[in-house]
Parts: sequence; structure tokens; C-alpha cells
Amino acid sequence: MTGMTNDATRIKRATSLAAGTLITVAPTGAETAKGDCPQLPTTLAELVETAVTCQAAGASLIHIHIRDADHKPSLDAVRLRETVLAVREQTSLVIQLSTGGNVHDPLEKRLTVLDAEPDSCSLTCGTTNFGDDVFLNPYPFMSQLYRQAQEREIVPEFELFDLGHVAALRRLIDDHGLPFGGKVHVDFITGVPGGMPGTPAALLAGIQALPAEVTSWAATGIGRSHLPIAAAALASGGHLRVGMEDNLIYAKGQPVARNDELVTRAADLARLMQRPPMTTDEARALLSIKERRTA
Ligand code: KMH
Ligand code: ZN
Repeated sequence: MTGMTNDATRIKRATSLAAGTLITVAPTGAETAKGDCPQLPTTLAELVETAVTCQAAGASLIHIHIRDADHKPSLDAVRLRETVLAVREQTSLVIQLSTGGNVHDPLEKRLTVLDAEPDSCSLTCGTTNFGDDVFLNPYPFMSQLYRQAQEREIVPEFELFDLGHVAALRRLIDDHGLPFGGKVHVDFITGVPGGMPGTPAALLAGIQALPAEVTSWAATGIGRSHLPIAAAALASGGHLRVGMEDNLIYAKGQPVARNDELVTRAADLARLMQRPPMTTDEARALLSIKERRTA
């Protein structure tokens, strides 16, 4: 009986309606080639311009992958730091660096992303098939990243590509305690070929399995699942992630021209659902982000 009560409380908490919506923009990713999509923001100037326009459209967090001078995915330390500083100077967005990189990046190199002192970092909770590739996240790597983020006062966002990742998140919390700031924010990334499908049913299964320590959750659907997942997330009390990392098609026959188109649509949907976009200050409070901006 007690178990049932706890389950009911946990599910109610996971699905209770948040007042506002945290909108994350993931503008670039590591998978799309600039040659195939010239409008993808790959240079620092393009990324900063994207950050500014997406904040104006309603985003409060930016999930960043950077590219090198040839527009190829990069984890270069100097470029990462320059990027964090430039976005921090031009916007008040919560800056999250990807520690996922691309599927070919070595684990050791992925840990060095924290040296750029972002506000937040992604932390994927398990290895996942990724199309024809494998996105590697063995438990010792996750554990190391978790502890380093705690030590450096960087707030992790737990990326859940599959139901099994929820169990790994439970193990991380049991092994290491709460992340820096005491909040636990997760993002369901659905619809990756090899991960959980981009369906409301799969999302709801994930929400119901979340540990009680989770204080907020978001969802994104890859490709054509992005709209049904956004609607299901808003209806279930979740936050949203959109952007060209996840989706290059705005509507049938209409490629995404700019990331802020996707943010604007997400913000409109959130307002329609009486869950207006959060300000960046509200997002910082939700996630307990350390103040790194200088006056
Ligand atoms: N590019 C994917 C292999 C993350 O940013 O942390 C991994 C990814 C997840 O995008
Ligand atoms: Zn990413």
C-alpha cells in the first residue's frame, strides 16, 4: 500500500503542471553537414546571432555543439571557451555545452568540455544505438562526468534516450547524491533511430518511471515527432526542447530557415496551453544555475 502511495505521489509530481515553460534551443548539433544545410549556425557569429534571436523568441536555455573552421563538429577547448563567453556577453540564456559531441568523439575528450565553464552540461544516461552508429556512454564515464560537474558547480541536464536510461539516472543519484544546486532536470530525447520512439505513449512511460528526485523534465522529438512530443510534453507538465539539432523540417515541404522559427512556434504553443515561456531568470531559478555573469 505504501509503495502504491509513493508511486501515485511520484507520478503526480512528475506530471503536475509547471507554471511556465522552459524552452531550450538546440541550434546546431553534430550530425548535420553545413554543405547539406547552409542555414545551420556553425560559425561563432552565426551561433551568437541565433542565440540572440532565439532568446527574443522565448528560449531561456541554449544547448551548444560547436564546429571548427571547416564547419566540422569540434570539442576544441579554445573555441568552446570563446563560444561560452560570447553567448554569455550577448544574451542571458542558460548556456549548456554538449558533452555528447558526435558519435566518434573519445570519452576523455568529451570530459574536457567542462573546462569552458558553462552553466550546464548535457549528461546522457547510457549507451544508445544512433542510426548506424553507437553513442557510447558507459557507466564509469557517466559517473566521472557527474562528479566533475558537481565539483565545478555545473548543472547537468540528464539526457534520456531510452527507458533504461532512467534506471541509470537512479544509480547515479544513489552513488553520488544530488547534482550541484540540488535540482534534477532531465530531457527525454525521443525518436532517435535506436532509442525510445517519438510517441506520447513512450514519453508517458518515461515520465512515470522518473525518480522522485527529478524536479523538472523536458522532451524533444526528433524529426516529424517533434510536434506530437511537444504537445504531449506541454499537456503533461513538461518543458520543451526544439532546434535544428533535432529537426530540419518546419512543415511538409518547408525546411527550417532559422532556429527562431521553431522557438516561436514552441512559445506560441506554450502560451496556448497557458504555460508561457519562462524568462531566463526563471529558468536559472528552476535549475539552480550558479551566477557566472559579471556585472
Ligand atoms: N550528437 C549525439 C551523438 C548531447 O548533446 O549530449 C549526442 C548528443 C547528445 O547530441
Ligand atoms: Zn546535443
